[in-house]
Amino acid sequence: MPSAEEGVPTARLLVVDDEAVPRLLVARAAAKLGIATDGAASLAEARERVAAFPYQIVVLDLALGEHDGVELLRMLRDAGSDAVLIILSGFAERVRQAAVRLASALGLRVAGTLGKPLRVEALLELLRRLPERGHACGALPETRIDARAIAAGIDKGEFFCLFQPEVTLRERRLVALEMLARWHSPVFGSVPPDVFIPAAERFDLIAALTTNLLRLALPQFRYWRERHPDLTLAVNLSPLCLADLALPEQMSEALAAAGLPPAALLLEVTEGAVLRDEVAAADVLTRLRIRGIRLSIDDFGTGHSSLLSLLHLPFSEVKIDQRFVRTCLSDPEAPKIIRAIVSLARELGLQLVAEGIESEAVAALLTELGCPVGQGYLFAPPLPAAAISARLQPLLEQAPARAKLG
Ligand code: G
Ligand code: G
Ligand code: MN
Repeated sequence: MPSAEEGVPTARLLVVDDEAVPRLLVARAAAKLGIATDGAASLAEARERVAAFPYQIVVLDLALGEHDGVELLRMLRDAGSDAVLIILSGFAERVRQAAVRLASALGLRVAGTLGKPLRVEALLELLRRLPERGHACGALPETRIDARAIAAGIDKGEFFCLFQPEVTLRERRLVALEMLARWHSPVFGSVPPDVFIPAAERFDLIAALTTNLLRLALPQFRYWRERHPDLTLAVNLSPLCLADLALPEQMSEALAAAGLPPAALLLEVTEGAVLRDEVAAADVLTRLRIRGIRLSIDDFGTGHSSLLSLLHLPFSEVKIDQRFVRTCLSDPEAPKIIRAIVSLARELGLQLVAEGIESEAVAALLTELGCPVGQGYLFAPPLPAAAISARLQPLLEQAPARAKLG
């Protein structure tokens, strides 16, 4: 895992070559350095790619089928590409140097040239040296997700929320919306949450991110809840936030500011993490609960101390992990585990939600096993706010309690 100083490498590279083998070699070499690669086999394909994504690195062959790489250089210039170039060519060094001069004349940055057949070691060396180079020679100043990139993304409002419905399995009545964070960055493109959430946690920015998202989501949610009074907003809470003793008060204030009662909010905490700092977590969770905010154990069944945390901490809900749900038709053990979780939840008076339901057959089995509420692609994927509003609107006007999603 990279250290905090290194950040998460997210440079993206485009390799333009009409031969498949060099494209593959470049992709493999780049992957070793954590750089994602796209390939283009023609000028037209390269043009499309460059229009669609601001690549940090472009590796290009000068002889490109019927086109010459010089056209490609012009295309990059015309597209306003900020990429650092690595020129790949079977031509003699003299020709390659001419291409470098032309690229520079066009205002493009060239990190170096490589001959063919491609020597992977030489390519790796060029790629490794990229970030250390001076600006004119291809610095990659903003290609890593570091603390600054995330903080700037928060400031600039690049993070937003999608909402995934939870419905009753029998009536398909909407009962909750889970807020799921997304980041669309002009520098990195769409960064998946399993990249930026752990990064934000490592850089101590997860609380700031969650606060930022709640500021966006709570007023939106209030609008929905006015029309759908029993709706719950489920928010994933990093276990790191449970170390902050001021969290319960902050949550109450955020809810009050949005005009929402505490019962509107349910905080999901991944179960494996809960016991890491048991004393602080128990303190914070208990005070949240006393304030009327509900708590859910997310991904239940994947941690090590499920039963202990259930018995000792004031949870109101259990979310059965997708892994049991998705295998419940194929793995004979999975329904037994689900049945046990159902009876445990009943004994302890906990709500129960199954996540990751993708088919009617699975929904039917879960209903039979006694699980009342579910979430998954069968009902709806995570959706933008506008799509939630659009789905709620016509149904809300007639019968708020029976809004059907799916
Ligand atoms: O949609 P999905 O890919 O969103 O989410 C991936 C993972 O990221 C899930 O485990 C989910 O719990 C987590 N996640 C999504 N949004 C947030 C958030 O706002 N805060 C935290 N801590 N985790 C989140
Ligand atoms: O860890 P948590 O339960 O918060 O993560 C929810 C994650 O599950 C999100 O990444 C969400 O996009 C994803 N998800 C939601 N429904 C389904 C589904 O039916 N199938 C699959 N494979 N993933 C789902
Ligand atoms: Mn969740």
